[in-house]
Amino acid sequence: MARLPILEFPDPRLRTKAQPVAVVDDRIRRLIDDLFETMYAAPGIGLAATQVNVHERVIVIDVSPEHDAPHAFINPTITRLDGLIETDEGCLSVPGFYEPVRRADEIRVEALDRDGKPFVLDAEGLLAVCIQHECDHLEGKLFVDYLTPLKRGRIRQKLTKQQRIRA
Ligand code: QAP
Ligand code: CO
Repeated sequence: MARLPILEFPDPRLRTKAQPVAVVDDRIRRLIDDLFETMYAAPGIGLAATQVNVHERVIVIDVSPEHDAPHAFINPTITRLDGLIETDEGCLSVPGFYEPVRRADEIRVEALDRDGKPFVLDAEGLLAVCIQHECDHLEGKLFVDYLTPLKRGRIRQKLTKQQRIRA
């Protein structure tokens, strides 16, 4: 297991569209383990492979306070969206910023599990929001894209300055 470095907004690599996983093999299972380790260490509730500069369709999520409800999704597809919920969202790739975003409150997601077996999950509330947020990453989309250009620009400027200080 390894902790992987996380790309930060406005890194253009976060805009990459991820490729479907063709074969669920040990390499993909190792990626999933590393994503979980990186997410739990952060700590975070969701992480997409895109955020660690791996452009394959894999996401991990655990919204439980006890870190005992891990979900891994390979090639996830959202097949139903219902209702509306507004959540203060953050992102490990946009550290220090939380803003309200409106999304569907109830979803159905179809994906492969770590054994390559298809499954269907109906989710609501924070889990549903987190699945939508992580699936967006696989399309190169970030939660800041839902904010006004003014808010997004301010966040970009603050993070760019911080990144210059750290470099
Ligand atoms: C996505 O985000 C999410 O700014 C997962 O300084 C978040 O795990 C979906 C984090 C909220 C719905 C609601 C963010 C950690 C973690 C930060 C995360 C930070 C440290 C974000
Ligand atoms: Co994110």
